[in-house]
Amino acid sequence: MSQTQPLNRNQNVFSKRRLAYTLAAGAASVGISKSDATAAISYSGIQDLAINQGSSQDLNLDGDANTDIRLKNYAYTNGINYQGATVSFFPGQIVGFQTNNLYYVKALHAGDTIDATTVGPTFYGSMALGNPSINENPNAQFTNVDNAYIGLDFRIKNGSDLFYGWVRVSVNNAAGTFVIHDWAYQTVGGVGILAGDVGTVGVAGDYNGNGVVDMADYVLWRNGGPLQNEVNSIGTVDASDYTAWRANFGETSSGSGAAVSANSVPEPLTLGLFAAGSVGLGLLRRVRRGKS
Ligand SMILES: [Ca+2]
Ligand SMILES: [Ca+2]
Ligand SMILES: [Ca+2]
Repeated sequence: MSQTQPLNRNQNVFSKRRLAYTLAAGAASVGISKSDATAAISYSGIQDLAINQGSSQDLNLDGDANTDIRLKNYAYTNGINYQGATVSFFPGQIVGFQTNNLYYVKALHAGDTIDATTVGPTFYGSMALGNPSINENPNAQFTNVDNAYIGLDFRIKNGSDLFYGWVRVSVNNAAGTFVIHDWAYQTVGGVGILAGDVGTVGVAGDYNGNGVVDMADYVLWRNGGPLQNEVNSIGTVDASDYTAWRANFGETSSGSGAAVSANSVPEPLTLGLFAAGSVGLGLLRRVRRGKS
């Protein structure tokens, strides 16, 4: 099972938001606010990766050299299916629980807290095994669930910080199906994340990341970037970015209107002058052509 495939598919997402993370990480050293932390969540986007029966899928939430969690969809010869999860490297852990000497992964709901107080007691657990009413792992919580969350923490490269993340999955033990829908992690080390929190999703064309697509983004594009919220030719500032900016002009981040400060919106007078200037030039050209 290739672990590079989902990474490549997510490359754009990671690249697109790298600048914002860098800024947020810098803010961490001087005390990060809750809203800043929300803005620093890295989200995979919808992936819907189906794990084949008898196989497993490694996920690398942050895109460094190490996979962070392995999700298993095993099929035993006696016809019993097993689903489980293992965090790859010490001291990473899973949000789980222990009953009768068995370790389980806890099936989290959206909004559940994933932080130092909820991870553990260990790094692996069963999600489902066979028919829980008659045999193994009777307390498994993923036997037949849609859109449940796995919580975990992991290290990035060889750093000392632990990062908190979630993976949203649907599992049907009897049918042997296991789908990974999406995942996210908090890019500020040591700061928890809520299950299902995808952070602040940027507006396409909002190149300076202030929540609105306006003239300032055009100026940034004209000056060669760097661009946040790019949707075309990620990492390269070119004409297609201008096209995307123009197509999204006036868009704001949904549901965060109050967060858009007054000075981030061009003043009507400025816009009026700009519009008048363009129209004026057009008229002038037409007049000149008409005269010639
Ligand atoms: Ca990793
Ligand atoms: Ca902007
Ligand atoms: Ca581009």
